[in-house]
Amino acid sequence: MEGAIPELDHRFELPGTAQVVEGNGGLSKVRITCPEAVGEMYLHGAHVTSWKPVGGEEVLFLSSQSRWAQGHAIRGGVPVCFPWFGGKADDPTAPAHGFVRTRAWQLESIAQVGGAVTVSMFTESDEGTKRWWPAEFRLVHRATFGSELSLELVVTNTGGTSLRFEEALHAYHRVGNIEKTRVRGLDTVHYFDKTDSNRKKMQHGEIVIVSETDRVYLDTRDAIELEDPVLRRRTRVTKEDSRTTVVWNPWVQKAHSLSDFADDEWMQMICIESSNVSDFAVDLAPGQQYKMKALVRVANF
Ligand code: TA6
Repeated sequence: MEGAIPELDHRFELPGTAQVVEGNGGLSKVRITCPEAVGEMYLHGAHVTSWKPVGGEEVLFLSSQSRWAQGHAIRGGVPVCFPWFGGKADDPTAPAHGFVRTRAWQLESIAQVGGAVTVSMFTESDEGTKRWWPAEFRLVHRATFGSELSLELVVTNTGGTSLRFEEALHAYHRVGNIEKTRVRGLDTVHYFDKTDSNRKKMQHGEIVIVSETDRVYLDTRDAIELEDPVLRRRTRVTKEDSRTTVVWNPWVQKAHSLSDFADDEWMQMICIESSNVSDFAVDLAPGQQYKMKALVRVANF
């Protein structure tokens, strides 16, 4: 359970640098103001909702229509998808993208490292999670807000049997105009096209978004570059121990169908998701740990 904000702030505050405050919908968030960046991370879903490197603009997209309530995912920022991605294969009633992005996590630590701040939050299996998934686990989301944004998911199998999980850092990047944005780094990589009955295809050259785009790129450890000529910036996402990358833009019709997404916001975002999903789900023996990391850097031009 989330502690009372004053109690959490008293325990974890770094005066003038990191505070635990009330955010949207009364949800608790960590607000960071450090020499290299400003940022925010909600205890709800351990959800990073803002990162702005000093001298730069907001990097993450956040919908103006997002919900801010237990049981609902925040629309934008970096939702944490675990222990499955998309719908649960054997249970259509299960929440999309798993159950951790819609629950209250606990604050583990806040630490200043040079000019950056690292916030660690965790969530663990309990009777509620076992309704959906029998495994025993501890999941830590460690986010470092600095001149780069580092996001690390650490899964520990705390049970006595092996488990298999999918995971994704479902990052919404803010862009000036999706139609002028280009995504590079996936040339010749195979992908499942979720807008075309999950057919397996191969990427030719850079990605240009001209309609709803929902692709799971397979067996790729490659870095991704997002070029935005409108905001005049290049975003580079490098990954560690992630074998799949998901690229998503809802385009017009899907955007209209999402109640927590304004009709025209599809033009200002693209999801680049460092992940281990589908054929590249992770098997973890009892007592073992698996870390996946995404590093986001931005350069203006
Ligand atoms: O990551 C792409 C995707 O799986 C899309 O299919 C779309 O459903 C998107 O995630 C958003 O999912 P959500 O459950 O957050 O609405």
